[in-house]
Amino acid sequence: MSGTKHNWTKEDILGIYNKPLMELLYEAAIVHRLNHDPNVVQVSTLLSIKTGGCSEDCGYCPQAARYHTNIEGNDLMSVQQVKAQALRAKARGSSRVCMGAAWRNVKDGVEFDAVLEMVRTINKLDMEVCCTLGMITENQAQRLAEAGLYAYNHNLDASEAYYKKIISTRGYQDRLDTIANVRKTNVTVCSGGIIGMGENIEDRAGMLVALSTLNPQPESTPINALVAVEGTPLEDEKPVSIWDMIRMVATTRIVMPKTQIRLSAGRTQMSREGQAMCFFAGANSVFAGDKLLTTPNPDVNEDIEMFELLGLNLQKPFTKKDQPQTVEAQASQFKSLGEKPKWTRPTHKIERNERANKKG
Ligand code: SAM
Ligand code: DTB
Ligand code: SF4
Repeated sequence: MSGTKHNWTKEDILGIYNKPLMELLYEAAIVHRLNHDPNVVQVSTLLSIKTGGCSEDCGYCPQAARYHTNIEGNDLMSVQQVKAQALRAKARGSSRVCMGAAWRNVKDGVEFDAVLEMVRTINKLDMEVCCTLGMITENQAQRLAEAGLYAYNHNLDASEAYYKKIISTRGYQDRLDTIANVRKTNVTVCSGGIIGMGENIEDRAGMLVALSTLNPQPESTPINALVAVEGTPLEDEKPVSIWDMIRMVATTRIVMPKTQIRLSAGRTQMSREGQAMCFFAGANSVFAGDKLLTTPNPDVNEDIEMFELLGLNLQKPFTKKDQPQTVEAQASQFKSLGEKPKWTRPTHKIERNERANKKG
């Protein structure tokens, strides 16, 4: 991404975030127009291919086994089920399928082989395929690339400092290492975060420093508003204000001009007018599907109506980058090397995570 600035500081970013709103919107809208067609929206459909029962303690997540949430868990879906869902998403205007698994990290074996088959299958439907499976090694990233993966979603989620207050079972460096592993392949990087977890504006700026100083910057960045799920440590967090969401999107657009910015979790709380302001401020993608992974999302038909109302056209698959080739002949080259990844387990305690664990 030549011409993109990679040395944003927290002060720069705070200066942008705190501008008078009309100035911020105007500036972001100009950057948006210089780098994207403002009348196009990209739609990704989420598919939870393995739900719940996760070993991690992410304070926001209803899928962590240790919290007492009311979600329906599921083992890994079959390739046939995934294909049927992908075809349904394609018929409803989606250019990308994003498959999520409630895993800490990918383990080699039959389940990963099945995911590779899912990737090959969706790529052959001429759709962009994204996966979010937790931490992955370089070898696993290569095998996903060979199968035809278009994007890998791995969020930084927070600033490094605030991350420690939300998650204790893995470290920030693990997130960065996974992103670096994806970068060694031709798979694009999708990485963003969550607002509304009790962080302050400095923490938000810190997260944007971490994302915008990646070189190259992520090709796509989801901005999630926390969905505060009962039973999780963050269940009592107040819904994020739409003005904060608009400021966050606009600031992200200015510091990451070429990135596709995706309105993600939290859209059921946002009015059409609020979402329209986000699109004006530089958002140009959404996660669609009647469900996110486990929580509600706007109805697909309502989204289609909203796009018509706003004059937003659907982006076709592979507009930004060519379709990856599925390299069947060479797949053996990337068979498991028996790598022993050294993902960390920090030892600090997060009181509200422990409290939510004990509550029953
Ligand atoms: N297990 C993998 C991981 O953690 O990377 C992939 C799935 S995980 C559910 C994907 C992302 O969903 C998280 O990084 C977080 O940004 C988002 N997420 C999870 N729960 C959320 C919630 N309650 N509100 C908003 N975003 C959430
Ligand atoms: C992302 O940034 N947001 C999506 C996707 N990547 C995988 C997930 C949102 C999950 C919201 C909570 C749930 O539905 O479980
Ligand atoms: Fe597991 Fe991912 Fe949820 Fe964390 S965010 S508990 S790793 S599914």
